[in-house]
Amino acid sequence: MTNVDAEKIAKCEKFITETLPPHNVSPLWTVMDAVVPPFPNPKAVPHLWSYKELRPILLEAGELVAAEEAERRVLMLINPVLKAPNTTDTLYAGLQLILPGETAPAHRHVAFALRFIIEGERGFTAIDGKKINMERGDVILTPKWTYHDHGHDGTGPMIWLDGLDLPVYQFLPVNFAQGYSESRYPSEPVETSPSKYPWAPVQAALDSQSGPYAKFTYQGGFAGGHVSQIIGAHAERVDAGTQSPPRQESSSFVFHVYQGNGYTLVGEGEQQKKLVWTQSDVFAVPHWRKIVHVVGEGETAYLFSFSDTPMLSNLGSWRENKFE
Ligand code: GTQ
Repeated sequence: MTNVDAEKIAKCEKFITETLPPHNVSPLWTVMDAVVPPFPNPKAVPHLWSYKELRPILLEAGELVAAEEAERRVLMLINPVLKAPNTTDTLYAGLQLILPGETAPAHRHVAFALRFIIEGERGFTAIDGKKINMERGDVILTPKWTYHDHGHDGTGPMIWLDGLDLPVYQFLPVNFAQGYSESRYPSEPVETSPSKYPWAPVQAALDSQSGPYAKFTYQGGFAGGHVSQIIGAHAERVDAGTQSPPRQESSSFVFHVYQGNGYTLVGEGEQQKKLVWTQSDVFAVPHWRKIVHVVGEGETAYLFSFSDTPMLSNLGSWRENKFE
């Protein structure tokens, strides 16, 4: 190094550490790769939550805190490298428990919610005055700003997976909630609702497609036919002893195993993770990770998932990597 170089480096150093800070400016050129990265770079890591492991813990929560007291008795599924409410960089998932006779009091919020019912019977969600019965496999939407309370007219625990766009509101600070004056919003039972998607027609739609792999997107009234502007819902069939075609999209996902055994390979090379799953497990897939589901011999696998695909599409930021 010549004296001229050394002098210039020292000048640069001084410029960055002394000249710039008082003006509240910072050089882009030292952080270019971080600010405009060569690849999508989610912070979340792939992770799986075992239902078998969590179920007794959720029931223990049921003994310790009442739904009324908790407002929502939920174990949040937090990504190991992130903080609540992040399951991925943009999606939140939680396991919610309602016991017979309980009420999770009515409130409404800007955030959108969907639920995938895992177990129990005669639990209900009341949405804007419509009391919707819940059973295994149902997807139930709580559109933005609709009053909703949850209750249980049956016996035994009622457990479901909540999917919300809460992490988005860490960034957009515009989510807020309002309680209703009573714990229950007045409601009447309904047999069907545009907010409820029973499992049977979804499975029938998957089974009517030919080949060992099929994909279904829950249809709603938003752009791209999705169930909301931010969160989309999907289901997949992967036949026993086969694997899904590889895919890689901008989106992040939370998967829930409706049925079957297998594993999912998430990402490639050194950062690839193998998530081994069985019925009712939940797993998180960060943005822009290659996904391949590998299913064991024996049983057809059905996977439910929700993603941030609609949000990314609405923002013009959704991409996919095509595999031949
Ligand atoms: O059921 O309204 O898991 O407001 C988190 C926030 C569920 C709900 C969650 C909520 C709800």
